[in-house]
Amino acid sequence: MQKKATRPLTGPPVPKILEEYLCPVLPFTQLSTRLQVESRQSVSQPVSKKQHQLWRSQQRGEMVTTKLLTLVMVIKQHQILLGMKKRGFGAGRWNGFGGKVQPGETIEEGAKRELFEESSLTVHSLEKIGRILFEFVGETELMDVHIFRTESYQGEPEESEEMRPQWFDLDKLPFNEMWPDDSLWFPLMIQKKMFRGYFKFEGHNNILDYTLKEVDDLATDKGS
Ligand code: 6OG
Repeated sequence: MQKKATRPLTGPPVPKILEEYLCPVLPFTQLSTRLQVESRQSVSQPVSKKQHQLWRSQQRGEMVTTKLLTLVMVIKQHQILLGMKKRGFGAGRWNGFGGKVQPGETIEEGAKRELFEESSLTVHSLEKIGRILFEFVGETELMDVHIFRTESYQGEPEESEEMRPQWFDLDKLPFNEMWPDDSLWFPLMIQKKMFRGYFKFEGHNNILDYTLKEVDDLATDKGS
């Protein structure tokens, strides 16, 4: 008797970047299971237009692009330098200094350039401390953020068009005026513990899902 062909029980293809990225954070089987569940949706919930568009584009293999970004934390004794973002993505929130890596520069060069452009500080060396992948529901672009810390810098912080810098005591951080993920990974960063994470946002205030894991080494990171 001929065996009936069965359709494999898989959802849309797991984006390569997520698969590669999350392996150290989450067992792949768990990830694919989770994506399948997501793609099937709860039966009692209407599929939003955005979710539907995303799912269709995943099916067509159009997913997923990533944007390479940096984030630098400057620490002196018991304080950290944060900048109030004055415009663009994350405006109105305190954050470290960083932005997009430009073609032709390394991630570390991009981090140093952004730090200088936004705060007027220069650094000779940066310590890579973390890497977080951010997904925003309905967006087909993931943000791959490479996080650095330094305790040695030159210059005095100055306000730029993008950022208004201010020192904060490490035990009085303005988490209610920061990205919601920060309260989860800042403690690791402050203690010099290396980490990798994945955060899935709905809008800019709501974390739907996340994984965060301390790691021994970020040197083997792809794209570092
Ligand atoms: P520009 O668009 O200004 O670069 N970034 C985030 N930082 C934190 N703390 N939490 C997030 O949660 C973030 N998403 C992005 C990376 C954006 C800057 O904002 C950082 C960049 O440094 C969602 O060029």
